[in-house]
Amino acid sequence: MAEQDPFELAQDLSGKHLIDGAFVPSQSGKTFDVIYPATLEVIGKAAFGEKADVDAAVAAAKKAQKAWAALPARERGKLVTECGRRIEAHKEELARLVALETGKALRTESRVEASVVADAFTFYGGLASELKGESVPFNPDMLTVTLREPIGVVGAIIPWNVPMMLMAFKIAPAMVAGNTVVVKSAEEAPFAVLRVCEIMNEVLPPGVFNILSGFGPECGAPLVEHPDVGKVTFTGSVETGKIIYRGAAEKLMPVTLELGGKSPMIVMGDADLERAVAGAVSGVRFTRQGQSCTAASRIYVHESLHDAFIEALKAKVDAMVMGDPLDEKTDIGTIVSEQQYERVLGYITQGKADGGTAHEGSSLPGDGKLAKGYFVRPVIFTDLPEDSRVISEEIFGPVTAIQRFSTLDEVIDKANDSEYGLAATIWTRDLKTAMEGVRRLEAGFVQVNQNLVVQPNLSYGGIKQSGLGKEASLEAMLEHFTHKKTAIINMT
Ligand code: TXE
Repeated sequence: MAEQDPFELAQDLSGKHLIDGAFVPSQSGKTFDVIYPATLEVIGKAAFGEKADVDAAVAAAKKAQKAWAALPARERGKLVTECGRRIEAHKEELARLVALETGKALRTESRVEASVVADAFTFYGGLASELKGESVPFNPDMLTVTLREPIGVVGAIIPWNVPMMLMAFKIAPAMVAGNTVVVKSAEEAPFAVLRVCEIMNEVLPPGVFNILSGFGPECGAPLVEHPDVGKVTFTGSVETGKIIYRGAAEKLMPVTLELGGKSPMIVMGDADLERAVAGAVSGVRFTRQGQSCTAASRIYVHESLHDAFIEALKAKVDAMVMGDPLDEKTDIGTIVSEQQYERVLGYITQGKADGGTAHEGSSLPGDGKLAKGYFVRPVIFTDLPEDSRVISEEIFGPVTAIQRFSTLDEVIDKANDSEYGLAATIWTRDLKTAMEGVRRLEAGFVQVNQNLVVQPNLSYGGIKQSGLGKEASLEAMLEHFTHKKTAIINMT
């Protein structure tokens, strides 16, 4: 199939929300610029959603919900699976579009995201018949059962770092469970998710999903506050997550919150050095400029391996190619926006001021159109004092801090000394040490000797300030997108 040029696609998708099966402009007619962060060119203008647009989208979702929920679950599942099949057929085009608006390198990041999107739709489509209740032993004369029922209209607010994947993890299970959805895309990355919805629109009835572009206060907040929205699922910053949680409390509405992280990577003295170093490169997510909530932004290396680990990591990072995200040769693309770029540079300056030694790898793609782009060289900090903000705060940039340790107890205490609890990895050849790590590390997701990308069938979510509730897996569909109703049928 001929792939459409991503620049043309961004133009075609400009100025539109998708409400009730139709592309419509904002009621105010307003738009905002979307840029290619590698060159700062304006690639298109997204519709500027506000309360009136939210009202229209929620009304469409509400109108469609009863008929959608009345379909046999497996019919809904088949339609969602068909969406996955069509998304799969368009994945190269989607990868190029998401690379354009986010600056994520096509080969190392954007193609990976596009594949997971299709997979999430087919995975959840196949789970439709698992929307089962229970029969409860209660009284021989009374048949007691539980039913899984949809919540109604679900609001999904998504960020820019993996926009298509995070949208899929929210709306595929919500729709299969019989809900209809209104998505608010991230202001930095409105087009790839809109294109995914355009593909879904070939398959699903009008109103089952609706998508708006816009900013948090003008478009996200009215969605959270809307009386007909029965649940909000959100991925983003802790700060915004708390605002959403407060808004939800006013309505006593359930929320799922996937927030930030400061994930530790622990390299024990018996670890396979080469494998651990490769794990650090993928764990810090250098290829995505570190813009990942599970980024291994704190690395603890046993004193016996410390120096060798740093030398090997530096060599790997220096060899990575930073450049135009759309170029096949590029390993590392750009930071998404000026705001994030300034924020990341601020942390690097802070780390140096705190006395850290900064090894800055790769080289900037200096000239031509890319000179203005939001490229940040990967930074490996050593010698940072433990109270440096670089060690405690989420940076969301290509920055990691390496510290040495002597004993397992010491390193687990350090790893757990964080307000976050999203992910952790431990690298060792010893089974007992591995199990100690799995048991004692305070995180929603612990891995031993690997960094796996997120999969639709693996439950995913943090503890502490990293969030509330889980995404992905059957559990997420049942626990977060349905109500459980108990029914007693008295047969006497
Ligand atoms: O996030 P925001 P930003 C972290 C990361 C990053 C920081 C800031 O540390 O540096 O957050 O990023 C919408 N009501 N993560 O500013 O503001 C907003 O429009 C309703 C981690 O982009 O949380 C967007 O759609 N919605 C993270 C979404 O929330 C509101 C991924 C996320 O934006 C709103 C992204 C409001 N009042 C950032 N205000 C992860 N966990 O992966 C904003 N929004």
